[in-house]
Amino acid sequence: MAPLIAKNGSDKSRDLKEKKKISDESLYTELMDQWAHQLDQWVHQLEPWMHQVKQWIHQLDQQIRQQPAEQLYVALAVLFLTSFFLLFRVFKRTRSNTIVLAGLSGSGKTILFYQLREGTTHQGTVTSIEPNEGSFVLHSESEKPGKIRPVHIIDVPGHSRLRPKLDEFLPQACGIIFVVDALDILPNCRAAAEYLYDILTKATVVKRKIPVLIVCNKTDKVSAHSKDFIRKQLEKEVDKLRATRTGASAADIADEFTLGVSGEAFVFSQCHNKVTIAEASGLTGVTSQVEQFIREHVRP
Ligand SMILES: Nc1nc2c(ncn2[C@@H]2O[C@H](COP(=O)(O)OP(=O)(O)O)[C@@H](O)[C@H]2O)c(=O)[nH]1
Ligand SMILES: [Mg+2]
Repeated sequence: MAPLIAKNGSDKSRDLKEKKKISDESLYTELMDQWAHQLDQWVHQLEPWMHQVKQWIHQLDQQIRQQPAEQLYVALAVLFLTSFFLLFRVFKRTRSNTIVLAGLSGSGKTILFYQLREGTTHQGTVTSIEPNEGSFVLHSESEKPGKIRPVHIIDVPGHSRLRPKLDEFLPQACGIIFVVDALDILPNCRAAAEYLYDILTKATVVKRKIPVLIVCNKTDKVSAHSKDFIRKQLEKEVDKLRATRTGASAADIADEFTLGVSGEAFVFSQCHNKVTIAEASGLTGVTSQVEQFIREHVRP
């Protein structure tokens, strides 16, 4: 008797499972039917709207066809020109002409500023405590015929206490000129690299890809180091800083980007923004590479 009872028991559970499967399937089909019905209703409700839109398109088409062709061309030309001028104005307004002069104290920024503005070193040796600022046509271009766009140059004092000023000016800058003393680079390399590192990791500089020109100044002296030597020294120092700065507090790095490629020695060409290197002598007025950089980024 026992095996028979067991058999009946398993038959019953199989029956139950079968019934559940059937009821699940019917529930599913019922739901699908309901959805299809709802969809049908929506399509039905939309039909008058579609009809209306089609009528409007048709009317517009008729009206356009009734217009003489010349009028249509004029309307299109007006539309095109207005959008062009609007875009041009927006573009022109956002085009900056600000160049920021940065670098350690004594590197020659102020002399360079006056050399660019007046073609002389006038007032260059005055200790700067406030940023020097001015909008002018470069002295070397003052004789040129035609209208030349003035350049807005800000000479930011290199003293570390005044460096936060830089954050005020960088958002409007279209170029940064970082001045380095080519005579005195070795004892100042670490400090110069730290300042440069701060600039190159600033969110405003990286996001807007502001180009940076490193100017090796004071090349009138025979003991001045070459720009290749200075570039390598700075790259080496920045590379060392990369290791120490990654440990900075979260607040410090919140607004900063990292430099270079991990696992590789740092070179300026790894930067998101273009970093180039030039030579100059503010004192003797050898500033053509600086002027070239300015004109490349502030179109005349
Ligand atoms: N030999 C030489 N000396 C310079 C040159 N540019 C600046 N200097 C000297 O460097 C010192 C600092 O110059 P300054 O423009 O005040 O530097 P700033 O602190 O960066 O603004 C002054 O004594 C200048 O005479 C240069 O091209 N050649
Ligand atoms: Mg100065």
